[in-house]
Amino acid sequence: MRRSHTTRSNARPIEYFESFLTLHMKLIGSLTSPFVRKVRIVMAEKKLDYQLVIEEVWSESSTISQSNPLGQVPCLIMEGGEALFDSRVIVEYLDTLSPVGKLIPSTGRERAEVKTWEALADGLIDASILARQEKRWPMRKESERSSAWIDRQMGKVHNSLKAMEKGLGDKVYCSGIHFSLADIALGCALGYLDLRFEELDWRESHPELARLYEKLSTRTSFVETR
Ligand SMILES: N[C@@H](CCC(=O)N[C@@H](CS)C(=O)NCC(=O)O)C(=O)O
Repeated sequence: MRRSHTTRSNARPIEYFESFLTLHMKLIGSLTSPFVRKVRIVMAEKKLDYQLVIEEVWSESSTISQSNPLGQVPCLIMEGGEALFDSRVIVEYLDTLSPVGKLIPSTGRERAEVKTWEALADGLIDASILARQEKRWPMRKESERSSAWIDRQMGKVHNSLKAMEKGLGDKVYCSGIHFSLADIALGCALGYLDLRFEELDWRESHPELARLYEKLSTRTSFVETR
């Protein structure tokens, strides 16, 4: 069962072509997915309009595989009906649609650096989802659950947090003085830990991440996708 909302960014003058492209974009996703949130934040930062179509991917009746054979959200349906996935491909595409608020540097070391931050933040989320599903996925019997697997995945979560804390240091944003996709990805990963792993208390041992997260949490794009 899908529900859809039209998400309109604040009015601003836009070219007809850009308006046509974005008004016809549909984002299939769920409101709790951190990967979908990353795309929604990018849409908001870039002031792009789209229609959000809610899909519960873990439900037996999900039809997501008709759009994404991997059975995952986010999936962006473009104006011609073509599907784009995964979140990294979608946000890279969205960043090219408008010069407003460039989030990924065009070339070189800066670009690679932002994309490595994104890979790290996404990897943290992947590992935490794997640990959570190992513990809770209802299709698995108790005897099939592996605490060794959960420990392995949570080890990746802790290592990623440590690497992010060190990488951020006392910088204003992940890649220096400019807000970028790196900060969005990091904010979505930390937000997901707050949502699903409250007991982790990541702020305690990662004060630099806590500082940046607090700042990110005041941005309209973060507030509106909470
Ligand atoms: N690499 C993908 C990961 C997407 C992902 O794991 N989405 C989750 C929701 S948070 C999902 O759809 N899971 C359903 C499944 O794996 O069957 C991306 O960046 O978009």
